[in-house]
Amino acid sequence: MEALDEQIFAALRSAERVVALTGAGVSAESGIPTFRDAMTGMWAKYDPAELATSEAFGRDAERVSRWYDERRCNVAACKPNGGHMALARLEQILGRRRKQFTLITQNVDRLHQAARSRDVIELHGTLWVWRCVRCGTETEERGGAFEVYPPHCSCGGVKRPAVVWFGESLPMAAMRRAQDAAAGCDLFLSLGTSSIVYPAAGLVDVALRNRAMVVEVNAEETPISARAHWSIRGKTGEVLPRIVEGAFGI
Ligand code: BJW
Ligand code: ZN
Repeated sequence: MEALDEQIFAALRSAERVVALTGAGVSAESGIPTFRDAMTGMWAKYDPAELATSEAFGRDAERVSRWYDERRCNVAACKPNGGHMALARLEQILGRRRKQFTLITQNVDRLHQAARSRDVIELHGTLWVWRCVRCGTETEERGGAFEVYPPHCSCGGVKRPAVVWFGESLPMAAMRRAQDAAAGCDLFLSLGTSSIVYPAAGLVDVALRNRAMVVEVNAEETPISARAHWSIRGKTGEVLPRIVEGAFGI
């Protein structure tokens, strides 16, 4: 991993309003496959267009709900890593200094909450909640696997995971908060996301238009790397603890 620039630490120390946007890469070191990793990504085995859409659920609700429930059960065995911990610590430190910190995630695993981040904006929903397609009732599912696929609501309707599929709108309140935070921040951190899925991928442009500094941490180059003020090639589980430590000490 490359040496970290002292200017990044200084930017984090002096920022008044910080936004962090996280993607699947932040959970990769916890053992959760990313979406687009060519070799090991879960979409090497499954075509996303075939599973992460309401059309797919309409065609084969059993298959889609099994896939999501399998993922829910796998995530239950995973723990937050150094990247999640560093972001929870950053929230605490900035809170104590009366600075604003907004954590926006595209991840559906709730590992930020497991690491004790208190305020997490979930743009793409969560694997843990399932919603009845008939009456809209949402239930949190924490136990073992379901008995039947798809699971059913007491009203007789089928339940689907409360995640955002392609072609669906993002939860309005979450998106509005995310957009406001991006528009008002002076430092935007883009962490472990491929920056290709919209509208989340557009948040960095909102921040840049408002003259925020942008730090990207990603294992690989992305479409926003060239526009970021600093683009760090590395693993968030290793880089983020070093950034927080470099800026604020242990
Ligand atoms: C590491 C690492 C380590 C690895 N450390 N880094 C053109 C313009 C605008 C929009 C569109 C468009 N064409 C189509 C659209 C619409 C579409 C879209 O954006 N498609 C793109 C593919 C082009 N968007 C939508 O449909 C959204 N809705 C919408 O736009 O509504 C309005 C509308 C309605 C009708 C028609 C048109 C518009 C909804 C998007 C919902 C996304 N949902 C998913 C699935 C959630 C449920 C589930 O989990 O199954 O969300 S898709 C998937 O992608 C998931 C993720 O949250 C999201 C983002 O992925 P992410 O997090 O960036 O992960 P990866 O895997 O892509 O990348 C991992 C990165 O980590 C890589 O860069 C690695 O290098 C890196 N990495 N290890 C650091 N250790
Ligand atoms: Zn119902």
